[in-house]
Amino acid sequence: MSGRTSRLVVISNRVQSPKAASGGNQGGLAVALLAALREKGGVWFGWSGETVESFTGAIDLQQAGGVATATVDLEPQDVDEYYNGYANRSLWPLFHDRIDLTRFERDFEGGYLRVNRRFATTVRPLIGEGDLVWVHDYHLIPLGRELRRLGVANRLGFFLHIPWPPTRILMSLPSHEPLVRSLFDYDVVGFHTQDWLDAFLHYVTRQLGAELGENGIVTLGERSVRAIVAPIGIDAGEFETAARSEQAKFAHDRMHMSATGRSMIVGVDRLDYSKGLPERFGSYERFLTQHPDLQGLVYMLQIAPPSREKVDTYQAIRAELDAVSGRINGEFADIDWVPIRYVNKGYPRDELAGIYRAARVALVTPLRDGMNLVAKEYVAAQDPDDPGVLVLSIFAGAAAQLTAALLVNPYSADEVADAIALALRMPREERVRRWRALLDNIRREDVFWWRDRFLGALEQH
Ligand code: GDG
Repeated sequence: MSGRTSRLVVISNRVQSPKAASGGNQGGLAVALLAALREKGGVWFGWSGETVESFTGAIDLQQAGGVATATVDLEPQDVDEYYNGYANRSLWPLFHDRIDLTRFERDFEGGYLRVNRRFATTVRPLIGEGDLVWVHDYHLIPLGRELRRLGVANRLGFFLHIPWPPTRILMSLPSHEPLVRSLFDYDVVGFHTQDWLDAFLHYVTRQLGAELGENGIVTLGERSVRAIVAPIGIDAGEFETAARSEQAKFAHDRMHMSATGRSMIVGVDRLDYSKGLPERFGSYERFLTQHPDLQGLVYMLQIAPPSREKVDTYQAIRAELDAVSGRINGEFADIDWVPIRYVNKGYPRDELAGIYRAARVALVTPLRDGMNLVAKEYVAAQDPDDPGVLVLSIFAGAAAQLTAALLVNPYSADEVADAIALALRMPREERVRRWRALLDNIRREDVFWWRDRFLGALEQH
């Protein structure tokens, strides 16, 4: 595969299928990366999601919609230790400041390193001379090091989709040092926000003695890496169009009819403890208690498709939410009113766009979130003449860009309750003014801007 320059090799835990993307059921990330792959040529490599009794490294190479994807099956033990173990029981909670939920087991770490080595050996023959290699997310932090060990001299980039934790939290990870050192085998490392980048720089300068130079270059011994901020966006145009589609209109009308004149407050989150759902339900309960006049004029729709169901903390959050929503509904419901509609399933993207458009308020209140794309999608889906109000956690990466939202501390039930009341009473003029400022950012710093910003840095390095 050598001889052609600057093709793109994308490597992530899972590969998005171009077929699903053309069906309109794919997030902006997949759309942007697939477009880049189509333009530059190259391949998207990752785990197939399937298991095989014993790892063979056999690649399933597929060509669809002008893009090549390559997937590999893993062993059940790999999935337990690498995916359900180190990635989702160690790194995910720790990087979201939840030491209390973090499990450290030697087998998890062993499996994580083994799968990273397996990924490296398997993808190695697909990397041609001059190709840009772009590795995604916390599942694959040491992949760059493994590729270097195999003699890969290409430009290697790494993007972290989740927050980078404060140094004192990261230090509770038993092998934090080799893990972070391995990032120096990349040429460019990207984060969503300046906060996450600062936390990274704090660790590498204080803990490893790295030196910070011009232009985000950080040097550790022989190796230099450029650390950049590149906030991910959405495909704003596509989402605005989705919100006007037939399916969206249908969902919108369906919501309106079932609302019987009440204003809808919407939340859409993968069922995950980082999203702050029990706190959100508690804040809504506080709002209902403090504003009896508004009770019965609103209802909340929480869409929360289950995820990572093999991990015990995810089973626990599901049980907790069933209990909290049941308790609030039991306390406040009337014969013709259910205050919280809580659904544990996913909806097609167009339909989701219609639901966003029908909502007067969106509650995006994670306790920690790398970026949060729902906040951006909600804004893009609004009716320009009568837009809704975004209530956004200060702990979501998106808060750094979406400053015209109602920014709240998700731990404070009073603050969120006040923001809900303010949003419901907000005059149209102010809603339009805030929405325009938000949309301006979302259109400007969209997912293609993000991709070009990262790849531009990688090409220059
Ligand atoms: C990580 C970081 C960062 C949700 N329910 C449905 C549905 N969704 C879609 C949303 C949105 C996506 O899932 C969720 O995006 P997030 O940004 O909230 O979060 P994570 O999945 O946790 O991803 C995060 C992101 O990476 C990108 O860098 O923003 O901070 O944690 O697009 O619309 N989509 C459909 N039906 C649903 O019911 N079709």
